[in-house]
Amino acid sequence: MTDLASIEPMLKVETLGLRFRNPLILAAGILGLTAPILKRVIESGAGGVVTKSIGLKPRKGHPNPTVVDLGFGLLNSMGLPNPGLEEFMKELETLRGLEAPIILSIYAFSEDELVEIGRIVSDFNVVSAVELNVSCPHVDGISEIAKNPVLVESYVQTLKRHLDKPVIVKLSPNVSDIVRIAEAAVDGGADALTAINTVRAMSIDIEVGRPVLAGIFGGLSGPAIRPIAVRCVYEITESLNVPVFGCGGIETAHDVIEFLMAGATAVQLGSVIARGGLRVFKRILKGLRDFLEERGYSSIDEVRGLAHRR
Ligand code: RRO
Repeated sequence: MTDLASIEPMLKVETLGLRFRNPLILAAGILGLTAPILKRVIESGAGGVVTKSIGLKPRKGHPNPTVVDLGFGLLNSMGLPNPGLEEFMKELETLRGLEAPIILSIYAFSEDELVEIGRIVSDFNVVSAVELNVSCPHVDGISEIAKNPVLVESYVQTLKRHLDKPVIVKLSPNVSDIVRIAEAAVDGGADALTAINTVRAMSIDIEVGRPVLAGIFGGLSGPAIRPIAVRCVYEITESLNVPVFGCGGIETAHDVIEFLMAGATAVQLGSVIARGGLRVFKRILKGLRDFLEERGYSSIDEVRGLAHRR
């Protein structure tokens, strides 16, 4: 078994006033709905966790089928199923005192909802930061926000006014200029960004001549989208001085190093856990340590942003 304590001094990440013992964070939407599972993710080695996206009111989500494994990635149209903020906070309460930061992912259909969420979450100190999801690619009322810089700035500003915690804004790749949207988020007061949410996509069952997903469109994740995510992280960090969490198709230590060199502060893992289970954390952590040691780096800070050198 890999000894995490021996690895972690070279892998720690300090950002947003928080200390992550390593740069591997559970991405939103993967396993993040119950406290025992989040606890197991942390015990498995994650440096932090992002919960499933939670709204003010409970929501059923889309009808099945909602997820399909395409082999090179997952296509999902979950449709934001969640128990609502009050219920979910009761669940998270049992995680008080864990050694890794818990980031609450939230969404809102209006700025009034954001005001209320901000007020409720401000006093809830189980949560260290909030990730604002403006980028679910297949839920009407959310997917439009991430494409509109005026809305993004206004949403972030409203949340920041009513929430006394760091705000990370999760961006969509389904835009023509992600830097423009990233700037809007930062202008609104975002403390950090996550790049990227899933890529809007669809798949058709040719035997029946119908879309595979009941919701027709979904979000593609997994290795197929990794180069898109790397490009987005690079473009954003080339233009803006803001911490960016890289997210999209990360499966190996090599992939994590690629995102760090593109300028990511840390990374989020999603589909790889759905496929490979929780053992991926220790496997990747060991790979990161081996990479750093073999090349004579003393910490991940030394590789961050290297690809921007001219
Ligand atoms: O729940 C979903 O269908 C979902 C969300 Br909130 C999201 O942000 N991204 C995604 O691919 N699916």
